Amino acid sequence: MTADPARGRARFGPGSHLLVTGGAGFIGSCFVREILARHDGTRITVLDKLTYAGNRANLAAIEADPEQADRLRFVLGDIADPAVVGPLVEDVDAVVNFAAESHVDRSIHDPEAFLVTGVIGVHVLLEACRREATRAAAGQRATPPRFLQVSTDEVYGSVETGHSREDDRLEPRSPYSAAKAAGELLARSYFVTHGLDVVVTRGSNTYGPYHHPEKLIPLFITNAIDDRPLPLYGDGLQRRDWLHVSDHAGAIEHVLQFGHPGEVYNVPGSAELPNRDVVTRLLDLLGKPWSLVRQVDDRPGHDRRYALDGTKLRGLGWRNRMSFDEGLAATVAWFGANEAWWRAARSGDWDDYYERQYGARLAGSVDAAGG
Ligand code: NAD
Ligand code: TDX
Repeated sequence: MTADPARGRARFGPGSHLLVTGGAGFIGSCFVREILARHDGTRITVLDKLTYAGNRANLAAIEADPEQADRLRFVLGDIADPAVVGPLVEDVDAVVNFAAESHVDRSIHDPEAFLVTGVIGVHVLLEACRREATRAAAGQRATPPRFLQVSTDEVYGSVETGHSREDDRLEPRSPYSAAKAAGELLARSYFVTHGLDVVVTRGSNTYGPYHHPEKLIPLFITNAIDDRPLPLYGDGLQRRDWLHVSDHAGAIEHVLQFGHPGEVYNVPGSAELPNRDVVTRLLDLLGKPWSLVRQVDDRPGHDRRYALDGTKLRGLGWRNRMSFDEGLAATVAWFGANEAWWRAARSGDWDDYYERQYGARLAGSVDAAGG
């Protein structure tokens, strides 16, 4: 992994070994691909359950290069299973936990998996790290592992004005964000109670290649390619701050390297926009008409706005690199060039999910005036 002397001592260098849980998902796989592609000797073990959102194909570029493939180990398993997690943590310098159920809409219908992975799973990882910290204190390993919990801007709840700072009150409003808040609070409790080396990131809405097509941007790109309706929730004036996946993965690595134990770091995006504006830009890039957009019943408890203050992470030396215009154009191009990938992701239980989520909504939809 790269060191940046200007930021102080990097914790992990060439030859480090990371456990990346959820590393076959959207953001986790970007983190793994980008670190291994640097060819600096870092080794990564990915532990992933391969839920509907996990995909070995997201790591195919690594597996196609023998030098990188040599430094990647893939383990199929559940972070909530102590028998799987314990031995893996024995061997690593840090655990970076991306594993979660990540879609707000699914958490409304079916919250249990969110809690099992987001709370019990995090607890199992933390207990394994605690055992390793005890071994380090007894001289049985050189250093205790660092634990990085990937959290989200959604833990602050809907922020009508201003920008959330790390010490603001957490007010999660969906089962997804409540589970994420519980997971990060548990992680921080292990810092306070057991002195574990814990850091937390709260990233904003992320987009880019390999994004599962259930989420707004990839759903609308892939539906538009097929000239299918685009289901815009409510008035479409909800605001999100968009963060390119490569910037999000880079910020997580930066916090892993330079973050202070026990601290939380917001990771803001580069463009706060109402959903309608995002859709307009997508349609322009795809050359598709606004008439595809349908106004449908809103998401229950829909958070109106997220916005993060990034001062603390900037103070650690991190800067967002990708503009939204550049990132969105590249994302649209990626989906155009990788149809086999997203058609496969829209298979399996996709049709059942789609019908449950959008069937009645689209049947009762109205023309989404504007454009
Ligand atoms: P994703 O759904 O694409 O990937 C999640 C991965 O975790 C999948 O590979 C899945 O198979 C794996 N997984 C799920 N449950 C597991 C379990 N019990 N054991 C092992 N693996 C399991 O999600 P993503 O968008 O890449 O998000 C990654 C993390 O970043 C999540 O923790 C999410 O809450 C957080 N986050 C996401 C965003 C965003 O906009 N996507 C923004 C901020 C934070
Ligand atoms: O069909 C849709 N129509 C629509 O109008 C979908 C799927 C979404 N939307 C709206 C809801 C949101 O205002 O678009 C916005 C973005 O929705 P999602 O892509 O579902 O993302 P969001 O709910 O904002 O959450 C995302 O960002 C924070 C990730 O999914 C989370 O994992 C992350 O923590």
